[in-house]
Amino acid sequence: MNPAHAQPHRLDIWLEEQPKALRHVVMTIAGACERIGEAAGQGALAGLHGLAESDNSQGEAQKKLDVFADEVLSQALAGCPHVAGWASEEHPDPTRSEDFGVHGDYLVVFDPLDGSSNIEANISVGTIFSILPHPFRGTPVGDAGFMQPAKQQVAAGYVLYGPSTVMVLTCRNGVQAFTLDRRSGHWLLTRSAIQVPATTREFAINTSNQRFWDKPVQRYVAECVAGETGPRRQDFNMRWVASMVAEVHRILTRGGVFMYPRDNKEPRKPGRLRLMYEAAPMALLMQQAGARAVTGTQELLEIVPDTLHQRVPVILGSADEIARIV
Ligand code: AFP
Repeated sequence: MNPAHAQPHRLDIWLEEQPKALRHVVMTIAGACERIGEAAGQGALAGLHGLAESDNSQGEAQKKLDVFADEVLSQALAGCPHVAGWASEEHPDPTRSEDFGVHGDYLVVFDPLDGSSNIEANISVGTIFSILPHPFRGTPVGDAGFMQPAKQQVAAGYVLYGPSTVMVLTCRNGVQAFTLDRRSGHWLLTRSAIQVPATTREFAINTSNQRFWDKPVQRYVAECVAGETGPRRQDFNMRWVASMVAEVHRILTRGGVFMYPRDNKEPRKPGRLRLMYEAAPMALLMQQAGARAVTGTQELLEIVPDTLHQRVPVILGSADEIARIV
């Protein structure tokens, strides 16, 4: 490829239309994700397979790569003058930046390694991030500053560590994908103005939970499974990777529906996925790609979080199917 031609497609150059501070934050996340992707790509050779000797903030066993990814991102964000604080799936409370906790412009919330049960199986995993404004800039950011609804995100995205490493990003200006060129170290624009087709014949759900679902989800899936012989009068296909990042990437590539709906398996948990660093960033990506993300009764973008690690039901993807489920 002609290098001059490639120039405008680099992430750092593409970001020049954004405020300088946001540019810096996204490039900081991109740099950290490059390191995480390298470690994930090294597989067993990186010495990061298997469990760490610790649990995360929610009592879940941590993998070594979870801990590594969390440390890499946290260290990178601590050095970014535009980040006032950050919060991770791996820690009970948000962290205020020692140096920039007052004047930093943004807060970053992230799941350092989504889909970590897949690491040793060499199946795609990812990092999910959400960038919120520092709501009281000029004062030290506190935990309450993070409790903002998803619709206030200034940017959101994920990095998928698959056969290629891809960052999918929205700065509220549509959705674009940048593939990491491992030879040059640059993130190059490979898809822009991504739109999710409104209709689909593909859905993703963990059907081992079927008996715990609410009736509308039972019915929706039963109708899809009935295919040509049922009321939908067409066959559907089903997928389940158990890495939300990979499922969302597929939906952004060819449409589809992803559901981790409310179930009564553990009644104290209204859903499995976490609002702030799983559902919220994906909801903004969906909205920007012409798709939808709901709990079943509410738009995910509208929910004001009660707690940092709040769980929510998630149903997202092709707009016509989401309307049908709702
Ligand atoms: P892990 O990061 O603990 O593997 O969880 C991944 C995840 O949050 C999401 O990425 C998957 O869609 C979902 O959980 C898979 O859950 P099940 O294992 O219940 O299918």
